[in-house]
Amino acid sequence: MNMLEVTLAILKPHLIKNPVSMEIVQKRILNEGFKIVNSKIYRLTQEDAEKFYAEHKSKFFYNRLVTSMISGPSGIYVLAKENAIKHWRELMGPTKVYKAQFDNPHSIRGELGLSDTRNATHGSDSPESARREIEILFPEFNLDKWYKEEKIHFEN
Ligand code: DGI
Repeated sequence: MNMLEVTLAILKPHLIKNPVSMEIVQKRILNEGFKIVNSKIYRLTQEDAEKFYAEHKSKFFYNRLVTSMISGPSGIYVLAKENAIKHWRELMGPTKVYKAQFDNPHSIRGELGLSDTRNATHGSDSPESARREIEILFPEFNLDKWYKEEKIHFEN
């Protein structure tokens, strides 16, 4: 049975500052068969960013990460397809940019990442994270309702 899954993807501020990079990634999203369920250009508030990255609060890079995420608008997407979480993370490549550049140079991070913090994109790492992240950044979006309706279409 096909399992429709959603993930929360972010094109980080440094990436969308460059319209060419933005277009490259958007094309990739569509070419890879993702359905864009919801999207917006939005500048995260300090509160959004702190909530979003709460698990990293004790890390040395936390302040840098929050500062960079609120430095300008991001492209924020709810993407759906089978195995969306794994597929999007594969397309992004490894977290660390030097690793992305050496191990997977054609990944999004390999091509467009500037540093470990400004590593081009975000993608949820589990269905639970996707749900939590969607609630933070698309509070008006009813994921359960969407799933219920879409799954009927998807499985038929
Ligand atoms: O799920 P990922 O984004 O691949 O990785 P993660 O959840 O471990 O980390 C979240 C973000 O935190 C990551 O996209 C960039 C930042 N980060 C992670 N590890 C480092 C880091 N930033 C710096 N400067 N150095 C790190 O080692």
